[in-house]
Amino acid sequence: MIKDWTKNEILEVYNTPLLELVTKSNEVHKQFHKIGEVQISSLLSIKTGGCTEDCAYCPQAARYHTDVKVHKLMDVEEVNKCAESAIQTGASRMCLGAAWREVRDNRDFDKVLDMVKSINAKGLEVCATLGMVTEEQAQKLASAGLYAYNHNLDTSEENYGNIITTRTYDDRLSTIKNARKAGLTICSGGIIGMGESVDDRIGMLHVLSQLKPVPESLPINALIPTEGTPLENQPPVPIWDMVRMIATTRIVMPTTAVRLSAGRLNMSMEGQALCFLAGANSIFAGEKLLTSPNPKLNEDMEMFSILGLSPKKAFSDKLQESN
Ligand code: SAM
Ligand code: DTB
Ligand code: SF4
Repeated sequence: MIKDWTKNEILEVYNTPLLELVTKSNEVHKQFHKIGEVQISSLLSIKTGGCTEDCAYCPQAARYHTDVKVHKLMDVEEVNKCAESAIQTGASRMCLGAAWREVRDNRDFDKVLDMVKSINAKGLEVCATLGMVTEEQAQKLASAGLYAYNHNLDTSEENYGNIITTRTYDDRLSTIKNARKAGLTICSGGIIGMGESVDDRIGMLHVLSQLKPVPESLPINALIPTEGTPLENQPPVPIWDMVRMIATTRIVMPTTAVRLSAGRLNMSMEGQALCFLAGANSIFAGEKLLTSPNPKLNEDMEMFSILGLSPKKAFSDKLQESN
């Protein structure tokens, strides 16, 4: 039986003395996951910049003057080449990101469906993050072989309006529902370091834990403050906050893949090791996230070797479930 967590219970977990918290989350992690197995996911921005939305953290919003260069939707062939290189790095999942408010039923969407088909045929778990989707669009993505849909809540419902005004929290939840109805697995998480309170972090985890079923995948991003965005001057996220957030997520959602996502460039190997101990079991590898820099591939390989991590194979959760 999966426990129904109250906000107060989640807060209590979050506030546990750090080493006790990590010990507890590691026990949960050991029960549901293979220690040291970390999925390598590759990110690709298939359509970059020029986005109509006002997400205060985002380098791709057209209204902020950032260094990001607008790029129209990539060609399927080019995307295929990127998928091949991702496989060479040990990636078992690939996430395609588009700077769209929502998916429109047009030739670009047909192209994305072709991308999904061909990457899926290479044996990778394919994830997409394309903004809002209807149930019909989600169905088309599922039929093309999409494995997961990423749509982050980003923060609590209460704080949402301070970060994004061009769409609502309910819009986010509807897209998640649409993707779920189409049979896709859900990847949904958020960002810390945007000036939110601990209550906001807990509020977001609480909403995610109330989704039935809970998201199979949950990215925790540390804000990458980007020049030109309203959040450009935010101070860096303390590693301890990242560890607490990951450990709390692991305890509250034991079977979910917790992704140590944006912001690793500012984290030491020791800091990341603590995140893996606390229950993180995936990273985005490759020198670029969508538009921002990420650790060099050889540095990540060195980290895998030093920490004795092994890359997780594609679809292995599904295999475990069906056994
Ligand atoms: N446009 C789509 C959407 O908003 O759903 C998909 C792409 S969007 C860039 C995907 C996610 O990246 C956001 O929800 C946010 O959580 C994360 N993100 C964007 N900019 C970030 C930043 N500067 N630091 C950390 N995470 C960021
Ligand atoms: C997620 O939660 N983080 C990834 C992925 N899902 C799409 C994106 C991080 C983006 C960081 C900023 C950038 O590179 O533009
Ligand atoms: Fe657009 Fe997505 Fe960036 Fe928001 S997070 S501005 S919707 S690309």
